[in-house]
Amino acid sequence: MSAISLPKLPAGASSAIAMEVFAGLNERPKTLSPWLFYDAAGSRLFEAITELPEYYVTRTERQILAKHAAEIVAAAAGGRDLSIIELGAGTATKTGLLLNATVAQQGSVTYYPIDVSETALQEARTRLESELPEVTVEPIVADYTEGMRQNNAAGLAGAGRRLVLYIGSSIGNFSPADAIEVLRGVRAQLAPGDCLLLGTDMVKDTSMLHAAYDDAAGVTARFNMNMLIRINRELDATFNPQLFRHQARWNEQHSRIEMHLESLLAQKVAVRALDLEVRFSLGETIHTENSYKFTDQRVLALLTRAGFKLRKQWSDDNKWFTVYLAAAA
Ligand code: AVJ
Repeated sequence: MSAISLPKLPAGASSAIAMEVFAGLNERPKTLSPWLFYDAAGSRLFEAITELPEYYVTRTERQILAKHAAEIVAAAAGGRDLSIIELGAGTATKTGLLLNATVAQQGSVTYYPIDVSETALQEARTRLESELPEVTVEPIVADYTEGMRQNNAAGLAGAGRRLVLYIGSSIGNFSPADAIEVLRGVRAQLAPGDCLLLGTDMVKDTSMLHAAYDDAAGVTARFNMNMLIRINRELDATFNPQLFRHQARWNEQHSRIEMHLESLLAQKVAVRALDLEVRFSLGETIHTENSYKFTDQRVLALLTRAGFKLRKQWSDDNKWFTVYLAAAA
């Protein structure tokens, strides 16, 4: 017998999605990365999730920000002028609360939303500039690390304090090790005293988490399934969404909700753009997302290891969600 032959990606199939799908479907267990959720349809479905009765995450964080925005921006500014950067800005609906409070404090503010989606940034800019004329929006189309680098290189350091928003529990998609790396990358672009505002979803009753990630109306199921539809369209694949089922699992050991797509039977799927045939056994899953749930202790360890020092934190009365303000040490 010769050595194990590794599958090869066909020449030309070198887009980010091609590489991700090829690698993920050749892994055991099979995985696909959560960034694949967010095509146009997936972004709309995520917006719908944030309004579901079971999905407490967005509205709870919004309540915290609405109640404490003035205190948050005052603590971040420390008497100096503040500029605001946001990682993965999305539609930036919660950001308005903080921008408003900053305008009340200092008269005007420059806001740098960083996102890989140019259309999302255009939308945020148009809306914010008409709603809040005292806000200057300077979109940065890049990933977090590169966006932070560009913001830093723009020579703004020293002009005032910077506040980096990383809200919505977006950090929850990363493993603890990767989360530290992400925050270290942010820290590296900040001056001592600049601040990070980190929003994290907290550990809570398991039945509440299950409901939030497997809602009665089936929106989260469609959001998860949309990944297969996207792969069919963009990589000429033959997934039949009816032959998969959405699954939300609580992983106690890793303190995370996992989303999976479970094969309802033994089947074969072709991904023609990748020259790939994928076999599924009955009950086999594709692991599509981790959503880590935090404790104070976990977040503090994370912040410390990334070079931040906690200044203050705010939660809702139920302690479902927490917002941490930390300064670059
Ligand atoms: C955008 C990663 C914060 O984990 O709650 C919502 C994504 N997935 N429902 C989350 C998501 C399923 C969301 N984050």
